[in-house]
Amino acid sequence: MRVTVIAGGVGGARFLRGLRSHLREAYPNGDGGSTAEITAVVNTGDDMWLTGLRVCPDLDSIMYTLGGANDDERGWGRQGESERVSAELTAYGIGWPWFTLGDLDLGTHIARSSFLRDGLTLTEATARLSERWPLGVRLLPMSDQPVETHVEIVVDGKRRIVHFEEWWVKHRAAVPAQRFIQVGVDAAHPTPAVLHAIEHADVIVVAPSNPVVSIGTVLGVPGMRAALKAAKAPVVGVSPIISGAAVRGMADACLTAIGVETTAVAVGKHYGSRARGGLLDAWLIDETDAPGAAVLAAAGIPTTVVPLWMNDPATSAQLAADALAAARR
Ligand code: GDP
Ligand code: FO1
Ligand code: CA
Repeated sequence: MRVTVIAGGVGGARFLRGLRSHLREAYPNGDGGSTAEITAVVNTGDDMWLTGLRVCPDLDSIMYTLGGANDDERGWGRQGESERVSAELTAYGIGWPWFTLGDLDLGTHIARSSFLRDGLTLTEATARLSERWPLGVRLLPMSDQPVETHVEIVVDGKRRIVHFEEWWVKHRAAVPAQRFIQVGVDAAHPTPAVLHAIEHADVIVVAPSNPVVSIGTVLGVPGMRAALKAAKAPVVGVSPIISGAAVRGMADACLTAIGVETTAVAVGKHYGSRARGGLLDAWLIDETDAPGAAVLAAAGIPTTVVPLWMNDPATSAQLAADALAAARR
């Protein structure tokens, strides 16, 4: 059983953790693992060079979460983190003082940057980093070419373009995004490993991730949509919006920026019906959004109504099971 998941950071990581544990139950390999294969195609639009190091927030959110080393409360970074080095970096005036690189986190960025300087691709560097953790999921950057999400904002009456993380962390997405710009996207393409994972999947899941700056960035890589359309596997999506709100984070600010309502129905329609040229064969919405199922069905998107909150490993595993079941309908 091969499952390929299109994912961003925190939402994607929680879903992948649930999927991993569900597949260990459903397809046990006898010693606690699974005969099923999970591949994550991960957004790299948040990535940046910072203090001379390559930082990959969504790949790291997933790696730390699946490796059991993430800070679940804070929602990003490592548990037991310290910040001795970042204080030094700030003293030297490098980096972003509002974007903290923890000591343990810096270990990851130093190792990744070292692999890249040795000539490894981001895909190869990610595989090397992953070897250290018992992930049970293959992490693939969506592309080996950089595709950075930048945001056009207006601050003090002046139009500026800033890196996504500046908008997201420094401005807390409180300044309206005029538009998102994917710097480098024209020269990018899905990696061969990503194309293989899409082509050979038995099920493709669009994780409950930010539809704009996580899923949207992955879909925007030239050739990605075509590969998903051509895939033999059903494509099932899980709404990241419950009762008209982003469960956490500021996905609503991103949806508003592209003129999409923050509802499970609007996001489903935004992804579109695969039968009508869009992405989805199936869509999962929460029980509180049940009335939307009829609207989505009429739009050519078969919809399943199940609890969508991933509050703990059990509910995350159940959501993953529901997603795979919906794909088989
Ligand atoms: P980021 O890159 O760290 O922002 O993480 P993602 O893009 O992967 O996911 C962020 C989205 O995950 C948010 O917009 C939330 O709506 C969604 N999300 C987080 N937790 C849950 C959950 O328990 N259930 C559902 N359905 N969505 C969630
Ligand atoms: N998020 C914050 O709110 N504050 C930070 O200082 C911060 C630092 C940081 C460093 C490395 C990294 O990989 C992620 C970091 N994040 C921080 C989280 C980041 O904004 C999110 O993981 C995603 O990029 C949001 O989509
Ligand atoms: Ca992200």
